[in-house]
Amino acid sequence: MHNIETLFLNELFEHYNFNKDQFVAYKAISKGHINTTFVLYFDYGNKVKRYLLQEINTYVFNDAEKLMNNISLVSKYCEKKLKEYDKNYKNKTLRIYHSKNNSSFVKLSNNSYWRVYHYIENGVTYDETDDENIFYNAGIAIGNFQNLLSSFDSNQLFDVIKDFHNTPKRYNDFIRIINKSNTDIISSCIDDINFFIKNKNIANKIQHLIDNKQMPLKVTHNDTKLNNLMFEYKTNEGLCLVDLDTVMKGCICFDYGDFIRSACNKAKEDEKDLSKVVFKKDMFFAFTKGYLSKVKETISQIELEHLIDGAITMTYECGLRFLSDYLNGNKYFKIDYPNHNLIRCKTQIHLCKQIINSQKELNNFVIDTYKNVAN
Ligand code: GN1
Ligand code: MG
Repeated sequence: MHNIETLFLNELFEHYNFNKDQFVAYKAISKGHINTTFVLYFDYGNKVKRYLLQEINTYVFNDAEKLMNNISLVSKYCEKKLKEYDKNYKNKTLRIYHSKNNSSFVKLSNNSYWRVYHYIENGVTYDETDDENIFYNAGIAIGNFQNLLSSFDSNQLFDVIKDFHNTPKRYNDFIRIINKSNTDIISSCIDDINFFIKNKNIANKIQHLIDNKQMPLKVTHNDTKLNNLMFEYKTNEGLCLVDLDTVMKGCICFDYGDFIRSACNKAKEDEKDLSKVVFKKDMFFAFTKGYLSKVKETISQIELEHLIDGAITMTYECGLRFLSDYLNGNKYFKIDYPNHNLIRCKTQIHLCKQIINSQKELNNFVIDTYKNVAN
């Protein structure tokens, strides 16, 4: 765990209009595989005010400036739109807390990059849940996010991670990594490697449609895992999507699908007992109902027909990425023990197979639900 003192907190405070005397505490948040996050607490006499402080992972995001420009554009746009009709707009989008010289991030003398957000009050995130209402509301929240940004010009956004959800490209990288790996590590995961090779067709399906311009590209979040959604803590109404690092131009089937990958799994992403990894069909139903009720006017036929493929592709791709990182020395995802990424990969394979086995039924559900909500 980082000690925030050694993380140049004093230097950081020089860049912001915080009153140091009122700073009382900080807490590390250990969620998320990429960025390091803290909550800062300030005592303002009659109330405690919180801010979210985050170190930008520059191994993953090598252009912090362009990344923050994306987040700034998108969050300002959402705030402006929400303000038009919602007096609680402040809790419904991420809002950057700017530095003294009005920058969305700061660079410290040790070359680390930091950003501060206003804290979303009354918000809560879940790493797992079995509450159908939360699933339904999550569908609404992801649909709302797409609606809110439907007239935002996606060409303004920089590709922070090029080919982020280009699964065939990720597959080629995986093969390259295998070719460089030693036989010991390969034999430790040979069945897992074979799963991805045998199912290579999954990687190509949606990307092929994108390449042929048959699949539209819209503003997408690209990392819609359950704990990147904020809910109102009492009502569980969806408040907003956080972790906007990967907002780019993309395919909406992946935003729909990554939520399913991360949330419709009875077990944790790193569960070692694979018998616990069970696809939660009821929760899938609830989420899909919420989602389609929001996007019914904007979703195209081809997107509708590929939503389940989006879930399969995201589960396949995430497993492939965990395995690639395991073979490549665990440089990308934070790990707690040496084969953490291999364990994560195995849960994704297990889940992916279950979604594939139910594909027909899930597709039928999507089509029937769409007919019901569209009428
Ligand atoms: C990472 O940052 P976080 O934990 O929300 C990753 C996602 C993966 C996810 C798997 C920028 O998300 O793509 O699906 O882990 N984010 C990035 O849990 O690579
Ligand atoms: Mg996150």
